[in-house]
Amino acid sequence: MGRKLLLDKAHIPGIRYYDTYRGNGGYAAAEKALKGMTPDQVLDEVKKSGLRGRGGAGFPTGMKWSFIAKPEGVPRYLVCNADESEPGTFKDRYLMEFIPHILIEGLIISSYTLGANTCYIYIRGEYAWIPEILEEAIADAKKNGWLGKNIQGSGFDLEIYVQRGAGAYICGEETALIESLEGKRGNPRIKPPFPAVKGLWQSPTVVNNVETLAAVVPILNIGGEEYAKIGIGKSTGTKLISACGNINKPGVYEIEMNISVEEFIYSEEYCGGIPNGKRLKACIPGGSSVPILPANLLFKTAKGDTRMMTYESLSDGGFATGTMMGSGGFIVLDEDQCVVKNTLTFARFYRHESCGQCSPCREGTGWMEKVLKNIETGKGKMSDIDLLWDIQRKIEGNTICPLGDAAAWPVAAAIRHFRDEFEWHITHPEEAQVRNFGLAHY
Ligand code: L3W
Ligand code: SF4
Repeated sequence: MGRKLLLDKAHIPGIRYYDTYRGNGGYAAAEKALKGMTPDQVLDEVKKSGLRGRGGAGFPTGMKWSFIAKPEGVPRYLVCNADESEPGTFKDRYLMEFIPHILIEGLIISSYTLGANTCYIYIRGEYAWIPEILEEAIADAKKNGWLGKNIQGSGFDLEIYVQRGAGAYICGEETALIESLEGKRGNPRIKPPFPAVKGLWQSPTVVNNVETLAAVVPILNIGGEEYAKIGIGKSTGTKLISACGNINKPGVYEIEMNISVEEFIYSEEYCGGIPNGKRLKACIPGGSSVPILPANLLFKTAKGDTRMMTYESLSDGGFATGTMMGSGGFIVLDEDQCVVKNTLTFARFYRHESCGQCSPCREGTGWMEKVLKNIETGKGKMSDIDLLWDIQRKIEGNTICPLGDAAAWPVAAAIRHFRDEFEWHITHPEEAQVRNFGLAHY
């Protein structure tokens, strides 16, 4: 059994509520930080832990925190990115819904470290039932002296507010989120300046994902060095993975980042294999934005090493033969699934969610959807495959925010690894409609 640091208490009845959480060791990390450590000492533990952002980019958290500007008399903010909208990703929802106090505790420690007296949780609008859970947890934490003025006699003040989004995926991009928090349309800003220098209301702001901020709790409980011993290389600690698609046991799993992809898919502890004796065709391990990998590249890297569930191993080989950890939205496709249809579904999503500020993304996502739809519905031409390749090339790297890349990469990877399936759709238009799947890749 892998070690659990975030979900270790998830099975305890009533852990959602303050008394149970506190009665099972909750708020011990906040107590340790506020009563016995300086902000710099906490920062040091987070740096030692090697924690990396769990939202998708994997940026070192301690480094991001140390970038925060500290001009005199200017407030600093901590923003918790709970706009979890990446298709296939539902791990933050699980944490917030079932163990909300681990997040509140993480926010207290993180705000203390950053010198922020105001913290916002920006939550996706579709998670309509969760703000109430968070607000109840915040109220209970406040009643018990963990929020408000002079927390636990430490002299530190903090208020946490929950802000509901309105259903736009782009508001998960940190600068679009900040614009939305300021009451404007959620259009991403050009970076730099990074939020750590000019963020919310032009003040220094750290934006971190829910899981990242919750992970600060076990880091303080066990110590940064101990946390860094879990995992491999720069992939330290545990990671929440939301697993879905053609697997026997979909759900949210906490893994130590030292297991292989094969073990994650086939072991009973995690996904439990593919249902109905079907063969594995492909996997999208990090949410819809990351490249799809065919089964033959999934368990071994191009160098012949076992592919592990780490940032480095998943991306080994670059996009030619690798993919990304992303947000940990692990989508498994069996032999019956159609890659063309899957790619069309993602393309439609990105076209719909593009904010429209930059033309390669605004126009390109629409064109990719149109061309993919033609191929999928039997109206495609062979030249459409190269056209599609050309469009995604023109988007990648030419946009303000990563949504453009996120729209381009799945299309590129689908053509790179499953070109014959696109061709088969074009040469067998009627059959493709009936069977709706292409050649096997295993
Ligand atoms: C100060 C510098 N700060 C970088 C900060 C930056 C940000 C973080 C990472 O996109 C990815 C995207 C999605 N001074 C800094 C600095 N920072 N240099 O570090 O920055 P970046 O640009 O690498 O990424 P990002 O803009 O945070 C996130 C991918 O994640 N993704 C997203 C999934 C969506 C969800 C969800 O719904 N929850 O996770 C999945 O793969 O495509 O590539 O904070 O400010 N010099
Ligand atoms: Fe908007 Fe797309 Fe440009 Fe991002 S890449 S700013 S979503 S148009």
